[in-house]
Amino acid sequence: MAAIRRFPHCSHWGAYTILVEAGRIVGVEPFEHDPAPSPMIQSIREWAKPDRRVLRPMVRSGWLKKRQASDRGGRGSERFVPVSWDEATTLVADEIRRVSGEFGNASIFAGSYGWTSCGRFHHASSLLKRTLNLAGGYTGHVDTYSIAAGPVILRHTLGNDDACGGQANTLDMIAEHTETLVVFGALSPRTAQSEAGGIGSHRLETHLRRLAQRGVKVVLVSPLRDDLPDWLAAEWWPIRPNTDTDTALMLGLAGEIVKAGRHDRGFLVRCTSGADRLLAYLEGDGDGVRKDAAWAAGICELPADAIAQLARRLVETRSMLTVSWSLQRAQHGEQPFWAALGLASMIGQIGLPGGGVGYGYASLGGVGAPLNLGKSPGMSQLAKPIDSFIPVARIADMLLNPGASYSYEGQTRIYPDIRLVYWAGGNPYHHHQDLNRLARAWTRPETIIVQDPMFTATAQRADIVLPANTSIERNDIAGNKRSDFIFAMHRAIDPVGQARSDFAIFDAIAGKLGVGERFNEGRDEMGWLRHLYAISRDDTARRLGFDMPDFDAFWEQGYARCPVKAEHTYLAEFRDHPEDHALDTESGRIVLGSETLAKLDYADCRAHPAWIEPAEWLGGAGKTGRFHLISHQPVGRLHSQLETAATSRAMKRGGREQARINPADAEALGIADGDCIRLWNDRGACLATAQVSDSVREGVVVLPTGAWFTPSGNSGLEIAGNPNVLTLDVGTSQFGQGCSAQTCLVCIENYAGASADAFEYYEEKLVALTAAQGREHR
Ligand SMILES: Nc1nc2c(c(=O)[nH]1)N[C@H]1C(S)=C(S)[C@@H](COP(=O)(O)OP(=O)(O)OC[C@H]3O[C@@H](n4cnc5c(=O)[nH]c(N)nc54)[C@H](O)[C@@H]3O)O[C@H]1N2
Ligand SMILES: Nc1nc2c(c(=O)[nH]1)N[C@H]1C(S)=C(S)[C@@H](COP(=O)(O)OP(=O)(O)OC[C@H]3O[C@@H](n4cnc5c(=O)[nH]c(N)nc54)[C@H](O)[C@@H]3O)O[C@H]1N2
Ligand SMILES: [Mo]
Repeated sequence: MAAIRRFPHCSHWGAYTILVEAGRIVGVEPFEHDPAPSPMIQSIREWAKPDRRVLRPMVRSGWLKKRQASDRGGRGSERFVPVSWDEATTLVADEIRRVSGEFGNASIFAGSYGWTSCGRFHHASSLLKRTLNLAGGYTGHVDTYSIAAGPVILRHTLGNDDACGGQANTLDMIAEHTETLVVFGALSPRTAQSEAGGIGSHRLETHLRRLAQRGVKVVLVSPLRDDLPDWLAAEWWPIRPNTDTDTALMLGLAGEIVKAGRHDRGFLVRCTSGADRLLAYLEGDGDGVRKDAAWAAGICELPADAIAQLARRLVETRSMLTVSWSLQRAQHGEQPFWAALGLASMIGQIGLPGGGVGYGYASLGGVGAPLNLGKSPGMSQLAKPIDSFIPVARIADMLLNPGASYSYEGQTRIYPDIRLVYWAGGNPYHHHQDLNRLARAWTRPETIIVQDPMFTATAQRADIVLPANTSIERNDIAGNKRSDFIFAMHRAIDPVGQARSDFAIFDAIAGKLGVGERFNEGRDEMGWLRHLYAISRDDTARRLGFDMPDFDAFWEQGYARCPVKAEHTYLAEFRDHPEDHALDTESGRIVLGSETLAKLDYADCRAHPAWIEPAEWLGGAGKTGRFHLISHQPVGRLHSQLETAATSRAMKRGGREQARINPADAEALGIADGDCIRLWNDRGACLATAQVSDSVREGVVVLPTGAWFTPSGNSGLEIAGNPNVLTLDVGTSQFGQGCSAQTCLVCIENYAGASADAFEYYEEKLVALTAAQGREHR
């Protein structure tokens, strides 16, 4: 019997040891210092299976014949032809050269948004950008699908986006000092499983247990009851969903405090600017409507008494507001982030232990964790020769409207004319809204290159597909600014098929572009890992006098601890001495009324936080029979990753995703638990399995993201349960231009038609497209 070998490794959902016997994964053990490991670590075995992997480089047959003149309508339906690595990398390099020479580098889109694997060396999009920066540059993206509207508004009102990037009050302070906690959105172990770049110890539940033990009053404002663990015994306020309704509740609470004369005038004068604009709005100047509990109650469908009571409690106790990232992933997503800052300023506890406001707690597992003072490892993308970008979620707008103008953060900009798209480590047919619109936009570029271990829906719709290996097939290093560990990621199994590491792929392409030496700097994989680790280690030693083990000891042990600062109170120094610790805003203080926005005079992002009616919500006219769709993060996987693995399949029923609806709605629609249902609107339709549950508010349907996009038959009905065939693809506002995924109404009905099993359908399609990847050779 072969001996079992142990390989320390890490993924976005945690660190673990992989047990391998005779080249086969026989076990996965959680990291010893993790108090609440994610079950998802068991699902990594799925990577070793060839079923949905890209097994060799492939080129779409029409593109191979006609290159940029091919019929782009063939994407996703035309057969792929296997080619050698040498041929594939030559085709890619030639195409980069052609587009750069004929149209300029801004015509190459390499924003390539996506989570890829947690390794910071083989980080696919960083390596893509590094390669292209050596070859004249590319059009990239700013902000993320996670957070866009939020950071944009906070940059102008708090001077930077620290408060939504994990540097507001640490959770340990909230657990010890807060007396009233109002949670807008969620504080859920579901999302806290993940952290970009890996996580060593999942500590959310430890902090929540402490809150429960202290008997802290917790109010959960969310359409979904299990956005907080039930043992916390929170008061559930099932708000009528839509970001703007949360904004209304925040403004109503603030207005109620002002009406009672309980707002902290001293704080407003010393620490904020433009408060008079917000105060006037709350008092009804201009529109004649006083923003108070009764007003908010009408919009949110919550009891006015409870709102008024909570307003009193917020000023009488140490109170903290948390706002999930999900709230700004909706039209007018800037508003709840700004309104929460306005409410916290009226309360006047910003800068006090356990008081104030913070964003994104539990949205990722590291938000609210002790701050990592060290330098996390990362691959340099090198200097950018050109400065061309779009706000990340405007991808379809860009492809459909080259040369059109749009605004972003107060600037007027022009969409570039994209000829070549290169995606490495992301899945737009997972992450983008209104996928049928994306499919139309997808026919515009002449060439699309996708580099991914998996034959995703995006890879299926590419011209050139390059098989990257998964992190367990190569060596890497993990770490990030919200983690207290750096992890060694050992290669545990041989590459599947002909897959190569992201570094090896880009190294070959860079070589063919004549920039190989500048790309690899003469280092191989282990040489780079030593180098990247040394940068972090030297920095903490020099700057902080903190000792990390040398590389060999780190590699052997599998992890190194980073220096961290616990018990952090956000803006404590600013609160005490606002003049000496001025913020980087127009006034040096917290901006509650903005001169910048007053000049811009936008209707969708005004000079103060405001209630603005969204395009789609349950309170709109003519919306009877519609349901508000919440497409939240899936519990058993990361986005579309490991979609076929055990923890992901466990959440499906009848071979598709489950859509949660309230029993009263189910009864009215004649839907029973477990029925196949169809969700649709003007933008598209998908199937799902009904899960009838009173954990969701009436009028709301919750369908997690991440099912692999599986349009079927002639109608294109999506059969796996991908909510992005339904969602709205508009910017949050002219200012932030974030994604608006959560602003979405749908119709629901029992589905009587026959439908194929989504998994089988996908796999049959894949075999048809790839002729099982190589039995057939050109
Ligand atoms: N409706 C709706 N849509 C949403 C959201 C929502 O709330 N609602 N949330 C949005 C958010 S917050 C996000 S972050 C996005 C996520 O969107 P993505 O980040 O695009 O989603 P992933 O499924 O993580 O895609 C990562 C891809 O990288 C590939 N990959 C993994 N490891 C490697 C590797 O080592 N090398 C290479 N080359 N590739 C690799 C995976 O196979 C996968 O195809 O989705 C967004 N979309
Ligand atoms: N298991 C797992 N964890 C993940 C991810 C994953 O794919 N899988 N993805 C990670 C990523 S990339 C990100 S960015 C984060 C995202 O983190 P979040 O944005 O915090 O997560 P979501 O699940 O999208 O939304 C959280 C909750 O917000 C509530 N909500 C939605 N709309 C509204 C609204 O209008 N008002 C109110 N009050 N509440 C609302 C919903 O009930 C939802 O359950 O999650 C991360 N964590
Ligand atoms: Mo995200």
